[in-house]
Amino acid sequence: MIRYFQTLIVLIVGISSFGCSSTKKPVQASLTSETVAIIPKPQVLVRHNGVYQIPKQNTISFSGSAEIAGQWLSKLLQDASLQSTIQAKSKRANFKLVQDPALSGQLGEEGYSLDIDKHGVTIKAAEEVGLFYAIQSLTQLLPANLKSTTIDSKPLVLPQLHVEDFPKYSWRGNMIDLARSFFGMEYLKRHIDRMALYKLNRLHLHLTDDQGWRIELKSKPLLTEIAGKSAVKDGKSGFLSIEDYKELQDYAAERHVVIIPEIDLPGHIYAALVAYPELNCEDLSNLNPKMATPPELFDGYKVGWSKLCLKDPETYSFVAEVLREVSEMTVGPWVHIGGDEINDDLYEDFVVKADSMVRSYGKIPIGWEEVSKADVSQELIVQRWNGKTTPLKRSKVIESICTSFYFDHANVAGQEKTNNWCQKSGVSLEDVYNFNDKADQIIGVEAPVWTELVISDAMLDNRLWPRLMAVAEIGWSESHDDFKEFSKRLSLHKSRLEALKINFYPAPELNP
Ligand code: TNX
Repeated sequence: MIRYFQTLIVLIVGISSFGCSSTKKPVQASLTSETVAIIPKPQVLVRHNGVYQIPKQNTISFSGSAEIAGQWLSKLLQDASLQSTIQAKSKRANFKLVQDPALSGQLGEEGYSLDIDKHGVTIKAAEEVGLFYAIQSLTQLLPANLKSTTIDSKPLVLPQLHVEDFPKYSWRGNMIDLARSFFGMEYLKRHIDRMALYKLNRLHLHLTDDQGWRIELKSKPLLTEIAGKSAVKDGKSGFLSIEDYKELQDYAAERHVVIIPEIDLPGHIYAALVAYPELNCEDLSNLNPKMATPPELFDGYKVGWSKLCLKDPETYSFVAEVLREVSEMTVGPWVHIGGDEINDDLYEDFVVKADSMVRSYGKIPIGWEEVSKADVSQELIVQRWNGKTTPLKRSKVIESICTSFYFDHANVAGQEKTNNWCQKSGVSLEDVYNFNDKADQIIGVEAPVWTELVISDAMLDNRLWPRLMAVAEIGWSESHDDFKEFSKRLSLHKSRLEALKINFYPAPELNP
């Protein structure tokens, strides 16, 4: 796909004098070789001698549809108390943004080039998303605490360099389980900002489970009226309204993140059964063992015990209506149908039907790996998590293998409030980074956080960061075989995580 850069090299060369003509001595957070610490690692990075000092007044020029990127850039400069004006095709501009579809052969859809020389900064990309990613790299070249840096005391400088960059995989994501414990708009928006900084582009929301239903549907109001009120023990309840969901998707789209809604079917469904008891067989006798007695809501931890009545035609009308409405509300091309941890003779048959429903509503279905036991369509994407399923067919795969990607597992062995069923020692930063992604069906990687035990914003931050930065690098960078080198770059992001007010796990690798 990327024609000219099959052989990928990362060159970091020549760091010596600052080629800066200002009389004021630039004070920058030690602008040495280490300061160029972009995560995920760019495919090609050539460091030149010297720096570029950003003046107080800047002109940003744009061509093609680069004006939106111009606004992001202007905002970045504003954060550093620097002025800028945006002009179409200005020759005098010191920041040049070029959007040209002809660059897609060289840079791909999401790629960009970034050049900083003594005259200023030039960014090129085939699409708006590439310009956006170049601005994220630029952000990472500037001090973390930009907002507290004033130009008078500290002139801002950028290293002169050449970057040519594009992702290895199109799917670079994470999943948040909103069903066990709810996380609302404020957290999710903040999280999308953080994801975008590291070029992560897929946010999968696990919206339904035994403990709660988190997405409002016009056609089935009781799902949120009743099942939105429950949560796991000590967890938060709540739901995304139709308006919230729209607003969240718009916010994400501006930052080139796609939201993937998951309606977990036909198991993990007790909350919906309380709201619509007719979806049960024989008065809940299929719930075995019985974990709660409706109208009691479930707040426990047990999994794999509830299911829709698969022999009842009414179940399929319910599923069709839910999937239709969710598909209609969803901007992105994917809808996740769950499909995990259930035993039922009619399971395969159900999966084939749900797969076909989602496609008939114009979306691409995704399911947890168990769905690959069924005769699924070519379009359906399989999300691998325990690697125990023998698939009937070859499907595209999202890698979430629990030994590398289950972030409800401990950062370090023995961490409290974590699961360890997949790997006793937990999932360390190094376990994530050392993920072996040799299989050819992989379209990308995704780290899920199940929230039975993760019930506060601080705990969720701790499970996600810094491990998500390793996911970002695995998903983006062609080579990721030097954990030591990654750790060094990571340590230079500690102040950035602090400036973003992330309650990250204090991994030893974050210390220089
Ligand atoms: C398995 S992995 C689940 C979740 C649980 C998780 C706890 C998968 C598809 N299902 O329902 O929350 O384990 O670690």
